Amino acid sequence: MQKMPEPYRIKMVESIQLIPRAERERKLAEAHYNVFALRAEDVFIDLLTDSGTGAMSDAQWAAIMTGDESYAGSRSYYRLEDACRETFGHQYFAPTHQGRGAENVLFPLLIKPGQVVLGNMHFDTTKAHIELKGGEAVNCIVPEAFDTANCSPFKGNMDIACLERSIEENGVEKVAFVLLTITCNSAGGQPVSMANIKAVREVADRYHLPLFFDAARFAENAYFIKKREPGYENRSIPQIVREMFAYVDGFTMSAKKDGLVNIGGLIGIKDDEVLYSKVRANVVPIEGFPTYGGLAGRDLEALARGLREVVEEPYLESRIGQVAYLGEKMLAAGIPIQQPVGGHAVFVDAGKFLSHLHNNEFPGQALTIELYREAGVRGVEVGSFLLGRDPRTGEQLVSPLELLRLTIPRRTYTFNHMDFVADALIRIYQRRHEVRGVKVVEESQVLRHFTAKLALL
Ligand code: P70
Repeated sequence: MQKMPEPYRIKMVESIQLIPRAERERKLAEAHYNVFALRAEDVFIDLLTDSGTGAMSDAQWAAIMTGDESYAGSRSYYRLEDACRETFGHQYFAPTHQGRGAENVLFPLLIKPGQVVLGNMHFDTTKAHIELKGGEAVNCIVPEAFDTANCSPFKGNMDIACLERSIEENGVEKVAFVLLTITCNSAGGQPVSMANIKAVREVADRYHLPLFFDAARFAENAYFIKKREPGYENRSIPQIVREMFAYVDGFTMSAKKDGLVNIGGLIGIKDDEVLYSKVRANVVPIEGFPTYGGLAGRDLEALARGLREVVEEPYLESRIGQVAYLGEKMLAAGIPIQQPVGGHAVFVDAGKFLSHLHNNEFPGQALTIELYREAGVRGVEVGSFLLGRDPRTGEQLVSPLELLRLTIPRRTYTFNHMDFVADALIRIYQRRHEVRGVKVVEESQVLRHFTAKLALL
């Protein structure tokens, strides 16, 4: 595969180091085999998440110096509002400290206890927030999302028949709203097509249900539409983004991804003034005054600038291309991954890779541990360990996919880092039968994977 160099050069560097193997072994044991408990300085290449871990541009750093730190009515807030209106075409915005802050503010206004939220595939913090508000998160993603070898272009799409069936079965009054996650993180960073967004809108209209985006990776989704959906090849990314957002009533967004910032979140409301006034009222006790929403003025400036940079096509081409490069290298070595390669990460099919392990031996987590041991690379499990237990019965749920996610921070690593990661995983693949499973020995009730303790089997 031909490599185009990154469309930027490096002005500042941060040292990283690979500690010796025996040290890594000790650090793993001290962390109770949960990579969230590792110190970042003991990690060589950190692919835990693309959330808040990217590099800002010189223009963003410069904008930071112009931040207006006024408590109320900050100039930086109005700059962000301009950038948001231009990017998304919605009327109203509220900054929040990150994505789950946005969920925490908006969801209680939309969900009554006992209601369901129908989505393509809810992200874990989103699911947790729906449940904390007394709701239930139901997934209706297309079935091909669970077949990692299926190369359909839009594996993040909502299964429209499933959506209609779920509305009918629950009764429309039991449905709070419909939520499309773009790109669909839990399904492997897979995009949702414009045609599917339109079709979901039509169903929502028929039942008078609100439709929202979980928009953390909206620009990556737009890029896939441009590259894969007939009729969009000559449209600009900003045009595609505007069209996508024209179909929804509002959105929550973790700006730590496609906002190209280290912290921040957003709520967008298309035109519902009443809902927006409720959002403003709710932001105050939870996040802070509506013109800063848990952020500093400088953060608002960096985000305003980031929203403009993220829709630049050379950036997106390089970004998606780097992730694809890592994925293709693994595929060439026979390693099973979610195909086509997603926008923000390569999702290794650990269920197939470690086919000798059962779901309750957490193959995704076992492979995560092995990769850190082998090369000091930190990935993250997305499978049964993350899924957790049935809140009613306490039984371990079985995830349809057991994945190791190698999440690529934006503008942070080079092709050499990608080669190093791929080579390490290929070495493990050659001796995969030696990799042992794990069990959970201590866990919390909500979002256990962040803090649980594990032991090797
Ligand atoms: C990730 C992070 C966050 C996220 C998301 C979508 C589609 C909302 C949020 C919450 C979380 C994470 C996972 C594993 C390791 C570290 C971090 N996703 N919606 O990496 O946003 O984090 O800002 O509250 O993907 O996928 P926020």
